[in-house]
Amino acid sequence: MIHFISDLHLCEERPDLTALFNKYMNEIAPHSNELYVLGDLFESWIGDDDDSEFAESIIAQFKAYSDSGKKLYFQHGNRDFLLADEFSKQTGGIIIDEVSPLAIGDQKALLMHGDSLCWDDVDYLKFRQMVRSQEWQNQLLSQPLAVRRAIAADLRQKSKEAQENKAESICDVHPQAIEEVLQENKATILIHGHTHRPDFHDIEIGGKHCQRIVLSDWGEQGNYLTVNGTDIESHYFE
Ligand SMILES: [Mn+2]
Repeated sequence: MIHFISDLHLCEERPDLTALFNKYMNEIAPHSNELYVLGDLFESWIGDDDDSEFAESIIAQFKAYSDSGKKLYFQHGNRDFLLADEFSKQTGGIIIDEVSPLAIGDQKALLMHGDSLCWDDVDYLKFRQMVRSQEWQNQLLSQPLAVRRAIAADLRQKSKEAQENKAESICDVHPQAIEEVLQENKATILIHGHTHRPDFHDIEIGGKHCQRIVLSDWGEQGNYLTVNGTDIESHYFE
């Protein structure tokens, strides 16, 4: 069985989310053979050299998962795009591309975080382009951890303020973005997170029935998606 989770937004300030994560890793994830984390695992990630106890405890649980012989994959979110080689090495997980294919039965599915599909959010897309550049990342990573922590807190605050002033529709995926990515990749299923609007959408693209499946963010409940053969199901737990 394959599991998918996204948008946990784990951080030290939310022990309730960490408790849900611990429960998931200890009691639920062991029933899977493969786990895909589709972005925004962390509320922020300031670099793989983060030596906080918090970061280390999360890493240790992923390592226990991969050490048990299971496959583990991570995709970058808009919050934790700095996850890199060292994190991958420590957890035993593989960081996969922004658009990653996966066979489900005889269908081709695409796995994405989802932020790049929000075409109407022009300001965010500009910001995204900046922070995904190697130059910007190198510059940030050259700062001491304490400075990076402050920068991350500042970016979080700005993002929160920007979000409050944005229309609902701007923060959702653009129908044309969905159509393009599925057609370009000859896929019929898209699994993503990011929007915090969990749902199963049936859509028709070029006369073909397609599905867009959106994972839930974590809050009072945790959420994971399971793929068992061709059955795709969403589950909540608390
Ligand atoms: Mn996101």
